[in-house]
Amino acid sequence: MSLPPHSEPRPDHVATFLQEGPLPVDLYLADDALRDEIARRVPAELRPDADRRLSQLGHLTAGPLWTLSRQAEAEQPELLHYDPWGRRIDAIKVSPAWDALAAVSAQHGIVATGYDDALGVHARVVQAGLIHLFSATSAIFSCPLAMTDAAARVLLDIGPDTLRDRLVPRLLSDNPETFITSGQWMTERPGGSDVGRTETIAVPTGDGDPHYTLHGVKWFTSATTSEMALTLARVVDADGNAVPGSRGLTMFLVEVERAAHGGLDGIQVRRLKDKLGTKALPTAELSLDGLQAHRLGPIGRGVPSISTMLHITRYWNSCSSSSAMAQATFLARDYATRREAFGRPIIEHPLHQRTLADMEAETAGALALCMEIASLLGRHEHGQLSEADAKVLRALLPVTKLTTGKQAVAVTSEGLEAFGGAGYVEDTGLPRMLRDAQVLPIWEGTTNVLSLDLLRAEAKEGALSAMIGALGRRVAALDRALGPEIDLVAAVFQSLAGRLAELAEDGDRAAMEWEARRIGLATGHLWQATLLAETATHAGSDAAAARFRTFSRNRLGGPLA
Ligand code: MFK
Repeated sequence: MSLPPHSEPRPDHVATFLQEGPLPVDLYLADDALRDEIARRVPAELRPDADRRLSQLGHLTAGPLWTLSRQAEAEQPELLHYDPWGRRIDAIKVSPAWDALAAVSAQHGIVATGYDDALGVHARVVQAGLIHLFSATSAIFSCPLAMTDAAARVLLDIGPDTLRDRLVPRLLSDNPETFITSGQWMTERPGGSDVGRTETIAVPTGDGDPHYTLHGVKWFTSATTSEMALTLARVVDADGNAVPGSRGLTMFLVEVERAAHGGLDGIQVRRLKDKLGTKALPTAELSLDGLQAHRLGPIGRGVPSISTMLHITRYWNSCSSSSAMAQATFLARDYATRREAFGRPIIEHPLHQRTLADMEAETAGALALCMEIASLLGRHEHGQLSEADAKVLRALLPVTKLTTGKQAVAVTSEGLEAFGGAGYVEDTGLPRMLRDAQVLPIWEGTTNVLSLDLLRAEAKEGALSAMIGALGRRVAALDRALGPEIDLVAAVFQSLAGRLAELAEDGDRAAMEWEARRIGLATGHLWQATLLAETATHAGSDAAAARFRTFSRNRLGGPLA
């Protein structure tokens, strides 16, 4: 049977429609919420400097960074175990674009800005803005930067002079030739969360520095091409015995160097991890056998010593979450102006406008909380935080990390949906956003680990109570002119405070753990609503007020008004 001519396949050129893809935007120019936060938190005399740094980086997000990150994703790291003559070399080859991202990071001072004396206590706020702009457009080069920042902080706080003087200038360098990054090797096969099960041992080598050699397997080491790393190990005595559990752990600094034969000194790279996302970032399993190590901090105080490091990387994780959300939101908004459906650009459909507004409000909430943390951290680092506010910082940091990590996955998922099928097709570059976001609630402490950390902070120093007290005072001071949503914030705060009081009175640890995640997330959302209201009052703009209202209704379960 022959088919009638009209049902034959038509040549391609008859179907002429081609959809324009989204264009990356200047994320600083596009982001009113970011500019409002900077205006609120950075004093007028420092704002031109802050604005210059953020504008310069924002400009790059509209093109060069986008191109580099796509290239780095396409040219994933490769591990070469042997050279052509059979020597073990364990060389990790990364894309030239990954190296170029390192150079941009140094030149724009994304780590160094956090320590810039010219910005004083506001240095972390400006840095948070830079991370918010950079992370999602950096192929997650923000990961090595986070660990680099953490290493600088630890060395400044507890490093011996020799290491500090030699390494900190390089960790904070603005010169790509001298800039180095640091890794953070914590996870082992028995425990990613339960670090107390670390098996790696540290053998004292007698006098001289380094004093120890490390022996063990590190199961998940990110940014394995870094020049140094901080890690944990268990110091053994002359009989090979060590204290079990987290009280037996000590913190060490190691430098990654190549021996004359070409292989790594004291390290073998077993394999690279095959991860869901963060594909440009080399992550490896390592065998350590005789790796020389410098001890940092007292023997047996490894976990408290790494808490400084964890605080910095959790702050970075949070800013990276808001970054992922902003990228998804602004790409979706740009696309909505280019894509037509049902007779008009989809940006003109009220329901799509509403979806974009929800994403923007959620992103602004996450950003506001990151900025609050950055502000507290900056004051803390300059010795300008009261004891009470230090407790707020202690409890609010895990809340920020756990809340923003979950938001990043939700908003990037919504972002993909805003592209329809294109959001699900790899070569558009869009699915990467969701794959990369999924790591944010996992690394640096899962949602549950951080919820339990909140209980630890309360048990040890009453930090949760201090943080809830501070939140209550901020809620009570909100400007009621912003609308009935202020009452919603106040009502939800009362309900949270009431539930916490009940739990404290019962004193039932299992009940507290059962509730910890719900409390962590509810607290995070309440802080975000409160901060959005404060920023809206400061900005005095309808757009900022709308972000507050939208966020509060969506997240605090208001009536369908
Ligand atoms: C793009 C963004 C960039 C992100 C970078 C990603 C890089 C990824 C590379 C990685 O390293 S991923 C690995 C991340 N791993 C974790 O985050 C570990 C998760 N586990 C925890 O956080 C545990 O809660 C922790 C290991 C910290 C505690 O375990 P333990 O052994 O149960 O601790 P314990 O016994 O409760 O506390 C021991 C001491 O540490 C106590 O002090 P004292 O001995 O003086 O009483 C605690 O108070 C103290 N401590 C614990 N957590 C603390 C803390 N102090 C301050 N702050 C904290 N958060």
